[in-house]
Amino acid sequence: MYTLYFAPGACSLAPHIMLNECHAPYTLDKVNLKTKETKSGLNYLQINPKGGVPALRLPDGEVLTECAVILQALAYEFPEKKLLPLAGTKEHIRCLEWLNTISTELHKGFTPLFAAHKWIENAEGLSQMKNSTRELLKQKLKLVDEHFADERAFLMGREITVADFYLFNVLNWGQFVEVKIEEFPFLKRFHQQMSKRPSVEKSFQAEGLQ
Ligand SMILES: N[C@@H](CCC(=O)N[C@@H](CS)C(=O)NCC(=O)O)C(=O)O
Repeated sequence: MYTLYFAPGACSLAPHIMLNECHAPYTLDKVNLKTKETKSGLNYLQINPKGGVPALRLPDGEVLTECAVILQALAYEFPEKKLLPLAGTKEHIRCLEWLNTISTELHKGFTPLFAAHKWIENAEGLSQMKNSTRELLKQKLKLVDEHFADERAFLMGREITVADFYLFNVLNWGQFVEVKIEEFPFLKRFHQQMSKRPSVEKSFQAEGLQ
């Protein structure tokens, strides 16, 4: 049995979708990111000293952290689902390239929009910071949008991979922080298509999202 430590709508959504996609046996333990306590009453910092979600407890008891790594680990746990190209192939490297881009450029590109109020007290400064963050993020999203311009369904082409769950996860944040996905026609379509997957619907329901 796997245990996913998550916070609703956070970057733990991608591994949550992945668990559903793989029909993995798992339980959820919700983390209060302020108090660092889990719903089951555990001190989350003892599970993941870095304090952020996601963390995934494997059936052998070991705990993995880092969204991009958890996604890869699950792909290796369920190889029959073919959600990560075969290690050593060029497609595998390209998929890792996407995971890294999503993690370092997009995921962390969104972070100031959620967290900057903790660092900047001055309202005008905060607003300026958020506006420049949005502009930077939009430049990066434009590049991803252009990648889909050849009508590909997924980042890697015709086949869905772990990178698509992560991309969907971060695109979903746009609506909360005034980064309008509607401005990017291909990403909008990708987001709409992904939203319809049963694994996504199930994850949304469990996390109380709409
Ligand atoms: N490097 C980590 C970052 C995880 C992260 O930023 N998680 C956010 C939610 S999307 C979080 O838990 N923030 C609250 C905190 O770190 O205290 C990863 O990629 O998994």
